[in-house]
Parts: sequence; structure tokens; C-alpha cells
Amino acid sequence: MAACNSKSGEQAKSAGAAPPEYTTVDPATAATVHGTIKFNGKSPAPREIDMSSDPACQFAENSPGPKVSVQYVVNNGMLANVYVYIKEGLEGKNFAPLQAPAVLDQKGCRYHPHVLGMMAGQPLRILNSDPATHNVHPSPKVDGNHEWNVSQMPKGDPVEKTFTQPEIMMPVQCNQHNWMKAYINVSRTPFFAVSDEAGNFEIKGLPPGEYTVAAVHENAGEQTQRITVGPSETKQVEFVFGQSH
Ligand SMILES: [Cu+2]
Repeated sequence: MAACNSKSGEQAKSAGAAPPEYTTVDPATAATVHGTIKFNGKSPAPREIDMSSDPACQFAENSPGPKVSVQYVVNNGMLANVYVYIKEGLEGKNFAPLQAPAVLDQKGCRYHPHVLGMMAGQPLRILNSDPATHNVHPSPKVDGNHEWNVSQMPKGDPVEKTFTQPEIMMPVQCNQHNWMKAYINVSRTPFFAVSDEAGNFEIKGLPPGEYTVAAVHENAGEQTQRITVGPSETKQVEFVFGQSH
């Protein structure tokens, strides 16, 4: 067994840099973590957004529905736009980057989604569905993730980028429209989710084990919980946020 291992090690060495060994998860025993994000107390009132500075966003101004900030999206006491990921428990395991691109759209002079989860090495595709010019400008803080600044013409071609390092709540802004803000979360593993409008999230395909699950909100910060999931188990987890002071 040992001889066998050393032989394959030598082969990899002679072929140059060893390719990363990716962990595969047995679907027969994969577990699911799902749950809800609650918000206790009164959420801050949404702020009105004035888009009148760009006539090209006028169509969005005139479309139905309130034009308000999305820092706190609370529906029936449930909090949306919370990034949930497996923070600890997968050390030493490498997972192949997801192939399908994560998509950030610009629609109605807003980012969709407001909070995006993606994997390190996964393609990020940025769309401009608007008749307006946008300028996409992420500001990463982690070494190895590069800041860039790309102008995108009305209904322009998609921009494809990637981030190589894990990073939480990387701000993205539009240099044309100061109300446009999004957050990109880059995960080392494929085990992440963002809570939906009803505050629900689901992480599937997790190997059984002991984990720290973290839930991060752009303003309300991070909370963690320790969980143990057995083979094929579906674990319910609830996080409760309140307004930060
Ligand atoms: Cu814009």
C-alpha cells in the first residue's frame, strides 16, 4: 500500500505540479443542512432610492414597486440575503470548482441577486440587462483576489471573471449609480447558500461530519453554530439576527 502510494506520488512529481486531489462525496450518504434565518425586533426602515441622476434608469423609476434599499429584507420576521456556509470541518478537503457560472445581473439599475454565493475558481458571469451603462467594481480585501473595474454598455456582452480566494461579503458597486451595491461571497467549498425572501436556505450534498455553520449578514454580522450530521441526515438549523447597534 505504502509502495503504491509513493509510486503514484513520484509519477505526479515527474509530470510537474501535482494536480489537486478533489474530494468526492458519496451521494448515498450525503447530508443536507437547511433552515431559516429569523429577524428579531424591528428592522430598519428601507431607504428610498432616487434614480433620477441617470435618465437611462428612468424606466426602472417608472416600473411598479418601491425603489428601496435592500440592506434588511425582512418578510414576516424572516431575513433574506444572509450568506450561509460551512466555515469549519472541511479542512484538508479540496472540491472541484463548480463549472456552471455564478450569475450577477444588472436589471432595473439594481444588482440581482443582492448577495451572491460562488466558489473559488468558479466562473462569474456579469450581465447587463438594462438600457443603461453600468460599471462593475468589486473591492476584494483578500490577497489574491484582484480589484477591477469594468464598464458595460447597455445590454452589453457578459463580462466573465473569477476569484481564486475565499472571501466573505466582498462589496461590489457601480461607479455610474451610487445606489447599486451587491456582495459576492467566495467559498472554498461548494457548501454554501443565500437565504431567500422567506429566510430559507439549503445546503445539500454535504459529507457526514462535524461542522461549524456560519451565517453572515452584510450589516448584522456573523453567527455560527456547531452541528453534527450523520449519513443521509437532514439537519434543521435556525439562526436569529437582530438589528445591529
Ligand atoms: Cu449601474
